[in-house]
Amino acid sequence: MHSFSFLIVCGLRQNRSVKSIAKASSLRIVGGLSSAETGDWPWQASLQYNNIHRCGATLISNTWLVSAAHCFREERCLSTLLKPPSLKRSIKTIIIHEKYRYPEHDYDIALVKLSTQVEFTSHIHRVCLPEPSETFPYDIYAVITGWGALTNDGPTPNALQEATVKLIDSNTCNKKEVYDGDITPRMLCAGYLEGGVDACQGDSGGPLVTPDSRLMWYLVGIVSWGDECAKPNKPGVYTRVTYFRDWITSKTDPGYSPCLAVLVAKRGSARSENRS
Ligand code: 4AZ
Repeated sequence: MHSFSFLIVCGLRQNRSVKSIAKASSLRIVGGLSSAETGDWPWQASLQYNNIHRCGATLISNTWLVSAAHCFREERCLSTLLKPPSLKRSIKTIIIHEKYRYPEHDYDIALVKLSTQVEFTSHIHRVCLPEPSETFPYDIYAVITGWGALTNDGPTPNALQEATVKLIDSNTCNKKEVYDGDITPRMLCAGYLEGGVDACQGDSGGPLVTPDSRLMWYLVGIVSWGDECAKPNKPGVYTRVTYFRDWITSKTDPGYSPCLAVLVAKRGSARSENRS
């Protein structure tokens, strides 16, 4: 595949299919496996402070990453490493969602602007973002990736880990024995009610992705919170990306203008009024 393809499309993994999905049942994140090959997840970034990994993040354009708001609670002065092949960038701007209020988990999303843009290659490029109207069926498999703990408060890996999880509907996730009503429309649960496989400390801000029928990978969620890691009835909770799609566009697209959209709609209705 020519690197040109990566300039115009998103979410491609080089020479890869749904390999990790097929491997799902063998599955160490907690309970996933080591993603050894360079460039396996080309949108994965590591947010670091003094060269120490703090959070995950996902590349959504040449200059923007999306991550979790709670990652910026302490240090606002992070650098970012696009791992694989260690492309380091400093951070120019951090945009934390206006409605995020620590210690609540709602609106747990932030945008990170890089100081200088990255040139896409087969090993480093953006993920696809779903349309706001996109609904992902429950029970589909999705993949989480990160350098987070291998067990709750446990050791962290050197190699990027990946694991396959299932999307869980919010009614189920809000049941008394699960999260007892704490799941808002801005959140999405994924994992297994029987436990065993999950995101964990340090995976926060990183991606939950799912492939479409063309094997283009879409960002469905951002690792946000959970009651420890991989416990039964305590699946991982993710920021629901479709909910924030328009917010992301409004902050990252310099040409985006909601006022213009209103104007076009008005002109349309004026024309139909004239016709009647
Ligand atoms: C954390 O503390 C964290 N099991 C992230 C994800 C999960 C739990 C905790 C999900 O960053």
